[in-house]
Amino acid sequence: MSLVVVSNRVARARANEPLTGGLAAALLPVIEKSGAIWVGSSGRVRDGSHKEPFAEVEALGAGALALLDLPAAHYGGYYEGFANSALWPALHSRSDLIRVSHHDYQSYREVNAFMARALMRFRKPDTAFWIQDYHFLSLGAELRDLGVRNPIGFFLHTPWPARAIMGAVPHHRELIEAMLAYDLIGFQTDDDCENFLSYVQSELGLKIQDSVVTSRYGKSRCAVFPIGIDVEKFALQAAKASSHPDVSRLRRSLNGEQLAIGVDRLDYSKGLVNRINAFDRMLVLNPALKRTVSLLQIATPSRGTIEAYSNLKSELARLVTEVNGRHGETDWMPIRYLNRGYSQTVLAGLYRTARVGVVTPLHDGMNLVAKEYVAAQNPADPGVLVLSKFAGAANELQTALLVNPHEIDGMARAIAAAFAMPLTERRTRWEAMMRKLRAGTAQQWFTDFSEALEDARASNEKTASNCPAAAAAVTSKSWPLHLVGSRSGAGVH
Ligand code: ADQ
Repeated sequence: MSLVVVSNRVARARANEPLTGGLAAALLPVIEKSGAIWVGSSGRVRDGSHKEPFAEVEALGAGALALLDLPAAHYGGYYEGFANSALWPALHSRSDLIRVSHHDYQSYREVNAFMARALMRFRKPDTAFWIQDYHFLSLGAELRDLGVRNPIGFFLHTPWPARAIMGAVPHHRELIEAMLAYDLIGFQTDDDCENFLSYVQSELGLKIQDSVVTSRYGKSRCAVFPIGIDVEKFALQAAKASSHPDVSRLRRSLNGEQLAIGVDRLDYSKGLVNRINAFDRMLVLNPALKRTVSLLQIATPSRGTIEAYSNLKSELARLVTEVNGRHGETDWMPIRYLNRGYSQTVLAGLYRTARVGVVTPLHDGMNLVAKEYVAAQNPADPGVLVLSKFAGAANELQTALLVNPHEIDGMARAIAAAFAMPLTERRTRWEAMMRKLRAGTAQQWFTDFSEALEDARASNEKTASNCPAAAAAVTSKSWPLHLVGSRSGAGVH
């Protein structure tokens, strides 16, 4: 089986470049090894690309990376509009932040249809398509409409919320019905999978048996595949990074203080305001901690053209200034606040330097920062993870200090307890978390999903005649891949 993976954003294997964003960070190493073709947005738009999809293809490990210019007329409505101002807030249970127009939905569907047409060039008889995330909920249906009978799977990196919340998304029924064109629909946690099935049953009135939904497309299997990281690679990177100049400079600057670290995209789902409030509260409740601890919060700007994100950026900057003004001294500041990206190596070294990792999203599909923090620790003297119980990672990392991110005093107490935790308890908790991480790596996730997709399609073959365009044969238009060494090379039309 050859595999084509599709996501909005892709990543490149460039040393020392930040990989901000969980999907790209998780997929890059496994795709590099797998020989798959990874198709995504080039980040550029193009007039008239509707008629003639344009992509540059370059080598990526044993496979290839294909970068598409998306249609200029629909990009804003698709990306900033429907995907990130309707679906993202709804999926994170923030229906109050939904801002969307009818035009945005049309653009979202147009970009999904455009991507389907572009993918036809990569299709071979043995190709399986694996579509990633909420940007492409209807891509499977568009491929089926073009006559594709190959296996098509989908994985959602975000949570799936309670039924009533999805009802706030315009055109939700049409859209979620389109998702049933996928042979396999993967979620991060049992709760997400159950919420999806509950929606399908009550809103669409469809039959479900053993997590398999029967619809006009045939059968869709729903299952849970918690995403992981490359634990050993991260641990090695962290050990080596101790001597990196950025990491040594940080260590020297601490003057014996203990450090807590937070690393997030600047997103309202990550609970950053509550986290800063909790750190503030901890200093109020434990004045003796002043000058002995500090927080390094890295918050990389993301989706800055959307109002909810630019508002959050201003609010956080104001809040950090207030807290530093209230508790800081001429030679000590409680919070170091940075808005930039770091390479994975430096990040691994920063995690290892911090005694406490503070990962407190209000809602998160998984949260890879939690896993990276654990993997980066020194086995002889590991730090403590303070983790929101609303991150998917909390299902596996149960020996972290689990907190409710809405309860500021509780978080303040947990962070103080983490700073004070004795070595024996830190090691016991950390070792249990490492066992979980080793049992569920990114590679394992990739293999499990790919195998389940083959199985799901095989059992669906029997019902293939229910597929609207099932009879269509594989076209002879498979795209010859012209590999170019770099992005400056010639494009492939
Ligand atoms: P994200 O919401 O982007 O991912 P997360 O899982 O925490 O969240 O991944 C962030 C990634 O970006 C991590 O690998 C982290 O190291 C990296 N990163 C963050 N800030 C960085 C910085 N300043 N410099 C460099 N790297 C930085 C989505 C879902 C998550 C889910 C992932 C994967 O929202 O819930 O865990 O996909 O499925």
